[in-house]
Amino acid sequence: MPRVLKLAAAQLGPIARDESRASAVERLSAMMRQAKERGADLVVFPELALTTFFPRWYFEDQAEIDSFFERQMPGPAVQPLFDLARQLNIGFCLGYAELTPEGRHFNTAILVDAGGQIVGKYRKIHLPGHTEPEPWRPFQHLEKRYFEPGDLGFPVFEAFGGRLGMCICNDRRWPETFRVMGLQGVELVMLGYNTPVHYPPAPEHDHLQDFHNHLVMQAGAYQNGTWVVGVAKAGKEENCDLIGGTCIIAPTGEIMAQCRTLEDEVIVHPCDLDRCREIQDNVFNFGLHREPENYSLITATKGAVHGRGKKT
Ligand code: ING
Repeated sequence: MPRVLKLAAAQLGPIARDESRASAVERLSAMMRQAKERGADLVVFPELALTTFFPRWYFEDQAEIDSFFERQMPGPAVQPLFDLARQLNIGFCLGYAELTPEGRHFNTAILVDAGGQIVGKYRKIHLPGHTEPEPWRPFQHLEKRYFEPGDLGFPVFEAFGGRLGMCICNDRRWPETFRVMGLQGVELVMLGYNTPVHYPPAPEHDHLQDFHNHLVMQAGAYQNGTWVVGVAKAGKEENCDLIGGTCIIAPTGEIMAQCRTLEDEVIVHPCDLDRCREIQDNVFNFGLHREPENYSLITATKGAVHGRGKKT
């Protein structure tokens, strides 16, 4: 009996800065209902899905920054989403800004089962952007200022009949992200993203954002024999154009379903988790083919080191 997970990706259009959490939760709930109506067992929402992407601005007032964070999960505004999930008997993956009781700030994603229980948590490790405001930019990208790097590693959870892992946005660009989960036998990687079209340090790459988005997720899927679902917060959000490209990718690297708009849009695909074996048992059979004694540099250094090659 194949282990088929009916997966839904729920792409969000823009969330305005002054949009309430109640409004965002209503939109998420409407897409959760749609996903259920189309037979989904699990619906994946984007990164920071409860508010606008606030790291695009420089705030001095910590209270204003903290207003974008959740002090409890679920808090009162998000509880209706958990209640609906339990009522509909559907699981979900949700990205949000986490403020812990100890006062630590993380860009977080949780996996919630069909009973409304949190069965997995991930905190974003690769934080892009910068820590100090850079006025030359048309918009800021202050994730390194507002969040700490995640402290939970890249865990893989036994849930929904398979091995599921999470990452967030910039994490998808780093092959280490997928490989660490691949080495735990992951069968589905769920991730959300807020990706501006314009990349101020290299505007000559702006036209390549959609290509790079799919490139890294398709590579991550194929090179680790896992399903990957990438879910955008898309569209013109507070005058900043964010890419769409939400998609569900098979372990072969093939895109099996893709959103067509830059708005709230649900796609669904039956993910046969046993298809991971086609890759994990053959071309990327890690136990058979990897040569880790040659890979020590990967964890020995942060930046590149030069001049290690033997002089001929
Ligand atoms: N956003 C972007 C991302 O990694 C970025 C930042 C954009 C990095 C374009 C490099 C190029 O998709 C977040 N939130 O990480």
